[in-house]
Amino acid sequence: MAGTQRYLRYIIFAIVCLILLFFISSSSSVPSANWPTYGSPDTVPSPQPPKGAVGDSTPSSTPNPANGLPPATAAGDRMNATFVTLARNSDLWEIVKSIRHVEDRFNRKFNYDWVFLNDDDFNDEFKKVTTALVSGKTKYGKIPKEHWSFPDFIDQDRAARVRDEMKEKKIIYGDSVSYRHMCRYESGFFFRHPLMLDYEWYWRVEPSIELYCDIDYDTFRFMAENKKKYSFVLSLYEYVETIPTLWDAVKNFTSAHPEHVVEDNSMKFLSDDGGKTYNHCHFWSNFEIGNLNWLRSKAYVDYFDSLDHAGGFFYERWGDAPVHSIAAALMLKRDEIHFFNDIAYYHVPFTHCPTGESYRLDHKCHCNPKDNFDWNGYSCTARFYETNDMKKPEGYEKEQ
Ligand SMILES: Nc1nc2c(ncn2[C@@H]2O[C@H](COP(=O)(O)OP(=O)(O)OP(=O)(O)O)[C@@H](O)[C@H]2O)c(=O)[nH]1
Ligand SMILES: *[C@@H]1O[C@H](CO)[C@@H](O)[C@H](O)[C@H]1NC(C)=O
Ligand SMILES: *[C@@H]1O[C@H](CO)[C@@H](O)[C@H](O)[C@H]1NC(C)=O
Ligand SMILES: [Mg+2]
Repeated sequence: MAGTQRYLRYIIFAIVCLILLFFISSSSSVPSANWPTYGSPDTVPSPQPPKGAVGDSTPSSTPNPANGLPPATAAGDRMNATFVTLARNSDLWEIVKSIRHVEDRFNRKFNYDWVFLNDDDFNDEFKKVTTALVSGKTKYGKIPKEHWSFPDFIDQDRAARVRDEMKEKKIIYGDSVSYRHMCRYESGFFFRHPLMLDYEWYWRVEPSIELYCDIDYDTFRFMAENKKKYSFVLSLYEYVETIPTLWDAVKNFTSAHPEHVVEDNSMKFLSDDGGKTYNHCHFWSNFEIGNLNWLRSKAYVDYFDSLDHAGGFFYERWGDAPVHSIAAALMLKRDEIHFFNDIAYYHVPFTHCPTGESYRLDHKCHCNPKDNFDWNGYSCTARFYETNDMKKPEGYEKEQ
């Protein structure tokens, strides 16, 4: 009897336990059913990237109609072209901002390569981060010493005295040696770097620039098809103290090499008196899309060598912007220079915001048209229009 009773008690205890267990497990499953599904790892797979995110042309839940979006990847062949950036390792977190702008507005559709050049070795962090951001191939080059040092014909004491004087006069970068090497390198050597020899076209990008509108066509192809060799988005007057004898050096070059000056050039952009004096107008070279074979031509290399020997990169503080601009204006035909009104651009402290509201809306621009520098008195862009007998874009008067 006692044995049967104990059995019965065991059975009742077991049933109570089972009932209790059932309630505990079912009650705990009630709230969990309302929690986000990633709360129970054994039934829900770990997060996966959405299927077909890349190249899928039918996004389902965006307010923009799918057919209003440019294709993720542009069709057709690619040009023989690359982006190029001169930078230090310490410029990493500024250049990545530029890369994002260029990729988001243009290069994610074209996947062009990107060449990085430095007078020092790039470190692993620089390479890792920039490679992750660029949609094309990335290449890293070290500048040979002889392209980033004082040539033997330069009197170092005289160069040092000039830097002291310019420091006194508070001329920007006036006492900097590295800035001078940078300007000389951009003027005469970047296009001859071994990594650049593989390309015909380049687009120069500096740290901390911004692009404000979608660019839906291949700008390199545009250059080739329209026989352009050099281009700009902003132009302005150079700081006279940095180039007092540049024009004399240019005149010495053109009288020694008249064969390199083309007819139908843009002298009118550079000079108000037929070439006697320089008006200091130049294209701002932190943005450039151009032809590398032109820079590697005998005409351009003769020009650079002539200026280099005149010494102004060190005895003054000649910038690569007036050096490139004068070359383009005298050694290219006027219609070989292009103004990219449609590339909305910022490099401190100037903005180029395309004139024309319908363009800005169609290309999802986010620049304030009031910031556009083009029709400001310190810009030379109106002069470029006049040099080329071009009609200024509709609405420019309102931006003056
Ligand atoms: N490797 C290397 N790159 C440099 C050096 N100095 C300047 N650069 C690069 O050369 C380009 C021009 O230099 P910036 O300092 O931007 O000169 P800037 O545009 O006249 O002046 P900011 O108004 O300061 O931008 C940039 O791409 C810089 O990253 C240098 O000493 N070494
Ligand atoms: C690209 O251009 C460079 C310079 O003109 C040339 O040497 C190279 O062969 C070209 N590459 C291709 C694939 O056409
Ligand atoms: C131009 O040439 C003249 C005559 O050779 C020379 O005296 C002068 O220093 C040169 N100017 C420049 C800026 O090189
Ligand atoms: Mg800069």
